[in-house]
Amino acid sequence: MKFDVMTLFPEMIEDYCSHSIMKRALDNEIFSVNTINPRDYTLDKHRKVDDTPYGGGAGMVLMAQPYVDAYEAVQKVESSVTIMLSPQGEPLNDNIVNELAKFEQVILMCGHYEGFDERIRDIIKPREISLGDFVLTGGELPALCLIDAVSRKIEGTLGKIESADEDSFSNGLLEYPHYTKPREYRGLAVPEVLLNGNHKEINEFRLQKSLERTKLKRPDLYEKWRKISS
Ligand code: 4GT
Repeated sequence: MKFDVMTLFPEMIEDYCSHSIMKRALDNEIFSVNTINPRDYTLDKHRKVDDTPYGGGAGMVLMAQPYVDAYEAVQKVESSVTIMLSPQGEPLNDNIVNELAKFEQVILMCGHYEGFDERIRDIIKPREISLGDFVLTGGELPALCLIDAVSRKIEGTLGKIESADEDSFSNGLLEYPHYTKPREYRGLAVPEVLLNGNHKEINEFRLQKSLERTKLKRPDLYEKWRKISS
């Protein structure tokens, strides 16, 4: 798997990817992250990537030429998907993450300022994905969220002990509560059942807790789960 990230701020992508599990997976060549800066494809001496909007209004708009030329310079492989991070996209979820994890190449288009000249969409026709109904100053954080979520579905990114099988959403429910040492902290004890080594009982307890908290915190997910498992 290869992530190609189009961004005016490549360091933002590189910095995040140089820590923790992301860094370990990159060192082990489980996947790769490459950045493409549209500024490198400008044709004027000021390396200008944005301009004022036709029709007036606040902010700057990303110009089509540097962005489209940068996109066309990205080496595509056969199994490739192009995604624009934008509040106008379909909301990201675990199903989309699983779907994206099957591609050999994911090209991510990050915007900045007020957004993209519409002709960038017209020409590239990316799939648009949003992280939710809020606005950010740039698409880099959403791109990193997507890279993080997709990469941990790839065999080898997580260690054995960090398995993705037990995550929230892998079974459509929120996760059960976790505890570690000590057995008692500020008068709060770890539930007895987790200490007795009976794995059948432990699994039953965890499923019960998952159901309880999903019903309470995410009734929408709970209803979906009920319909599927009945
Ligand atoms: C929010 C999201 C996103 C932005 C989101 C183009 C200029 C878009 C800035 C960018 N804001 N991108 N992907 N909710 N802002 O996912």
